[in-house]
Amino acid sequence: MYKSLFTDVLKGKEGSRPPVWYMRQAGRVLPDYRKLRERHSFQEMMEQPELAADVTLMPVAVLGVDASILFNDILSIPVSMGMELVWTDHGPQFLKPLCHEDDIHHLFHPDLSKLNHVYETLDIVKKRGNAPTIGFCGAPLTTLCYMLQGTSAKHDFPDAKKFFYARPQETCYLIDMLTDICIEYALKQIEHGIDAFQLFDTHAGIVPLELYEASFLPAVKKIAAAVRSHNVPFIYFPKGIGPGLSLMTPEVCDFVSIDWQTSLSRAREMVHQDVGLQGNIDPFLLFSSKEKIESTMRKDYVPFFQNHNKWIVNLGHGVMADTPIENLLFLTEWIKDETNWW
Ligand code: 1CP
Repeated sequence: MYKSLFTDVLKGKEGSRPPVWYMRQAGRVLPDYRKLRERHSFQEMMEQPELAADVTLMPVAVLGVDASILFNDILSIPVSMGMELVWTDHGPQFLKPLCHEDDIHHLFHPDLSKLNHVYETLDIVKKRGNAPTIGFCGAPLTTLCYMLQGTSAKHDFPDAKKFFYARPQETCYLIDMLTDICIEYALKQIEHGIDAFQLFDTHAGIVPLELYEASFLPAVKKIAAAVRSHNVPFIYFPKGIGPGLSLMTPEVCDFVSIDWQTSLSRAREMVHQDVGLQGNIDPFLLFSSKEKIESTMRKDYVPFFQNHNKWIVNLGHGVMADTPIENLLFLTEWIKDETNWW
C-alpha cells in the first residue's frame, strides 16, 4: 500500500490538512487529455494501457491532487458481458437495452479477460506513479440503470424502474450477477496494486429508500466486505440518497462520498460516526470567482474540518468538462497551502 496523507486519513489517522482529489479528475477538463482526444476515441484511450496510465497520472502532475483514479468507465463491466456500447456526443448508449429483452438469462457469459487492459494500466501506474491510486466500478443499481434503459437521456431511468417493479426475480438475478462480477473485478484491481476502492452509485436516489435498502444495499455490503477483506479501504458514493445516509454504517463503507445536495454537517449527523466523509463542494462553485471559492472554503469547510477531521475533500459530483481549470488549480493549491486548518 502506498503511504500518503490520503491513505493515512482513509485508515483513520489524523492529518494536518484534509487530502484532496476530484471525481472525474482524469480526462475531461485536462488540456493534455483534450489534445489526446483529438487523435483517439475515448474507448481507444481506455483500452491502450500506456495512454490510460498517462491520463490516470495526469491530475496528480497537473492539478497536484493527493490521489489518482484509474482512467476507465463504470460501463466497462456491461461491455465485458457482451453488451454493445457506443459513445455518442450525448453520452453512452447501449444498442440493445435489456428492458426490451423477453429473456435476459441467456445473455450473459461475462468475459472479464476483456478487462485485462485495466490491469495492465494499473501495473504501469504503479511503476510510474508517485501517489496512491483509487480503483473503482459502478454499483449494481447504477450499472443496471444504464443496462436496462440504454442511456441516461430520460430523466430518472423510467424503463429501468418499470423493470425493477414488473420483473423482480430477473432484477434479483441481475443484481446477484453484477455483484459477483464487481467483486471479481475489484479483487483483480487489488491484485494489481490499487490503494483504495470507490463504488460509484450515482443513481442511488432513483428508487424509494425501502426498495434500495431491501434490494440494492445488500449488494453494496457484499462488495464492501470483499474489498475490505484485503485491507483496502472502501469509499461509497450513493448520490441522491438523502435521508438514506443514516444507513451508512461501518458495514457499508469506510468513507461515504456526500453529494452537493446535502451539507456536510447534516450528513455528519446522519452517517454513523465511525464512517468518514468525502465531498461535497458543488462542482458549479468552480465557475465562480477565486474570492468566492476561498470564502466558501473558509465559511463552510474549514470549520467542518476543525470538528471532524475524518474527511477527504472532493466535489459533490464530477468535475464538468468546461470548468475553468485555473479555478480547480486554485482550489487544490488553496487546500494544500492553507495554514489555518486547525
Ligand atoms: O472524453 C470523453 O468524451 C469521455 C468522457 C468520459 C470520461 C473521461 C466518460 C464518459 N467517462 C470518463 C471516465 C470515468 N467515468 C471515470 C475515470 C476517472 C475520472 O474521470 O476521474 C470514472 C470514475 C467514471 C465514472 C462514471 N461513468 C460514472 C459514475 C460517476 C459519475 O460521474 O456520475 C457514470 C455515471 C459514468 C457513465 C458515463 N461515462 C461517460 C459519460 C458521459 C457517462 C454518463 C453520464 C450520464 O449518465 O449523464
